[in-house]
Amino acid sequence: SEKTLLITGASSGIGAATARQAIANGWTVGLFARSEDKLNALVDELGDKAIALPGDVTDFESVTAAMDKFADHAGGINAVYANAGTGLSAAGTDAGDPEEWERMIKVNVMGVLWTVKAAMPYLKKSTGHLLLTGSAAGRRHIAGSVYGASKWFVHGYGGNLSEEMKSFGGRCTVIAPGMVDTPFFDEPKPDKLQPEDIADAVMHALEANPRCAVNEIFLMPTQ
Ligand code: NJP
Repeated sequence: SEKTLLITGASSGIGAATARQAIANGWTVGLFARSEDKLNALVDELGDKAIALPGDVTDFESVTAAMDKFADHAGGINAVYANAGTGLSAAGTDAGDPEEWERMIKVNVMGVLWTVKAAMPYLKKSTGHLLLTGSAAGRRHIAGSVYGASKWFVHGYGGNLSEEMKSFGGRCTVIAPGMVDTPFFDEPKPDKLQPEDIADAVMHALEANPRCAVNEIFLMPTQ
């Protein structure tokens, strides 16, 4: 198939919504996250075009193994969505916990680097597409947002990756959402963006005419 997509952080929220939409649009989808039970439930829902790839983005070996397994299963990889990410219990620098920062940086920074590193040989072969989940907090300055700083990394790297991908005809898209109603938050956010809104944006970038690289999409809730 020419439409094979591996998604990290696929077990809930934006990643799971994107998997649903991609399957509906005829993609074969690799679902990567730590929660094997949730991935298996999603495969039950989505059918045999989806495959569960349990793993942890903070473990490079685990990411490369999943990439290899998916490529074998699907006959190559056309797109990789580095979406796994995590937040912090306290936003500010003063109240922040340095050990929690380190865990977050491992996921939001190293996890993205390692996902891209593992994906690159396959995407070079397929002239493929890389997508990253950044954040509105990686585009605007928010007081004390250590989380936001990790997302500025994603936007900076994504800009450079657009050039790197272009060098072999590939594409890179960074998605920058404002607040989305997902398990990222403890409380429901019914007035905010819904995960399907982000999935729509991802599909737009993925299915744009090959001459068109959608480098960035910034979405904000109206409320
Ligand atoms: O949140 P959630 P979202 N290895 O918690 C996975 C960004 N964002 O959909 O491993 C592998 O439902 C985790 O799976 P599991 C945000 O920063 C959000 O909102 O099983 N996977 C789950 O599938 C993040 O980059 C908002 O626990 C790991 C997924 O990541 C992305 O959107 C606003 C992992 C998180 O899903 C998706 O988050 C914004 C690991 N070590 C940006 N650690 C927002 N919600 O408002 C976590 O601007 N995961």
